[in-house]
Amino acid sequence: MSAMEALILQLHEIGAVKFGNFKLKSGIFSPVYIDLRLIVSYPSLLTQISQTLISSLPPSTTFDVICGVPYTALPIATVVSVSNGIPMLMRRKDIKDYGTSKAIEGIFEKDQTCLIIEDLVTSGASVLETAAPLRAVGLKVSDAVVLIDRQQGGRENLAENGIKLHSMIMLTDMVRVLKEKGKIEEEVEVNLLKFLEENRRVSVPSVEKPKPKPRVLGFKERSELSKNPTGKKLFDIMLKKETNLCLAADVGTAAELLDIADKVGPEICLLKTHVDILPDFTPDFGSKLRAIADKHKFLIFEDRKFADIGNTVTMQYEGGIFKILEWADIVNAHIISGPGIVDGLKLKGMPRGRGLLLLAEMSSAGNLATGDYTAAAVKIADAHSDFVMGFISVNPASWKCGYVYPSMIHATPGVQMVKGGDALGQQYNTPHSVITERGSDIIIVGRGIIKAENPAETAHEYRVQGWNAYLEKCSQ
Ligand code: S5P
Repeated sequence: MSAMEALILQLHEIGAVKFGNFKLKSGIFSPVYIDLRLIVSYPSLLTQISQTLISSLPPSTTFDVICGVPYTALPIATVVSVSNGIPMLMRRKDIKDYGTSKAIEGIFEKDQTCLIIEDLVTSGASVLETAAPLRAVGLKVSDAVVLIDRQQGGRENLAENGIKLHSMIMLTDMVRVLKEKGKIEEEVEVNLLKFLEENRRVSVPSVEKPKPKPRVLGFKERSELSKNPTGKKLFDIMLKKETNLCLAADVGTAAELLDIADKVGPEICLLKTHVDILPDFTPDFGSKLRAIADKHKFLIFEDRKFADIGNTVTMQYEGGIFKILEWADIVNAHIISGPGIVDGLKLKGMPRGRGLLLLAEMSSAGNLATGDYTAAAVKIADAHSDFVMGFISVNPASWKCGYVYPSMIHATPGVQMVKGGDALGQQYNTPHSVITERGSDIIIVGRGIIKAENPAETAHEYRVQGWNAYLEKCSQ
């Protein structure tokens, strides 16, 4: 009996492979269920898997470090690392907002190659989720090795993302061996082959013909559609600098803000301020920030969230000690008071070529900016598209109007490397989901960057993730 056959039999024996009718996460029913979490209870099996994994790789596969996809493949990667003397990295699924806030733990050098280790591949999505932060920190990812390949599109999806998948056991081989060894009936094998045939590269079988998706316009075409000069400028900066990252610079003092603006400046298209939180604000703050913005070619967005009647906001925009109109390219407003707020701000902002973002949605739990409120924001923006350049939005792809205005910029707060939240109702989504699934254009990141040990490096990671997601969306 070959080593592979012995391995398959052991996996079956410990109950890691079950046959029946199982509902999968995607909602489809599968005749086979594989749960490899069990292997941690069988040390000799774990060792055997780890050794076979590495020796099954073609000799041409070279790598400097390895990284297991959390969580099930972590013990496999650890054993591979220890028994072969290959350094390992770990990808955090949750990035803390204290300590070093790193997505990748371990020591590595830029341009080193990392081999990804996975227990089970279906579509390849979780391998891609691990490859993204590895690539974002400068590592090369060109190969992944998996214990079991369910043969449902993983290989093809990974290949499209530049990753070659090496599978130790194909699901069809596993079933063949189990049938040959008398562990399953012929009917089970036939069922499984039929299932695989029907679910090759399809995650959810759909009876309806999928509606053709509208073509995603790139920032270049959208810049031409924008009717607001600051909107156009922002599209152009994003394209030129290849970044759709906005830093929410919610730091303690004006001095810190100017410092972080200079350090993170090369990575961002936009810097967002809350000028009223700065205890050391002085009248020259605006011109100092403006100089840094011009140096690094980013725009300034004062997150003032105006909410009053038109007449009052004209004074709040232009006057007071902050004189926001003087130095902020962009401000934002709630629409709670009706369209008059836009008329008021436009009166002051339009002659200076400024832009306005409307808060169509919010990121905090239980907020009231939903449904009809969001639709009203879109309507007001439409009527003032010379001044309104876009929205603060969370999930524009889901808007009832079913159409995300290409001339408008959608900027989304509540972004960190990992989904989650804070203790005061903030809710986070990942850069990838914000840009692709949620249909946004700009990721607004605050504590994910400013609390990191090295904000400039972390901003770079966010920038790469945000921009890659934009490119992915355009290529669909
Ligand atoms: O709905 C919103 C709108 C905004 S502008 N939710 C938000 O969090 N914001 C702002 O985005 C918020 O005021 C903060 O400056 C930033 C998010 O910061 P983070 O530290 O949670 O990333």
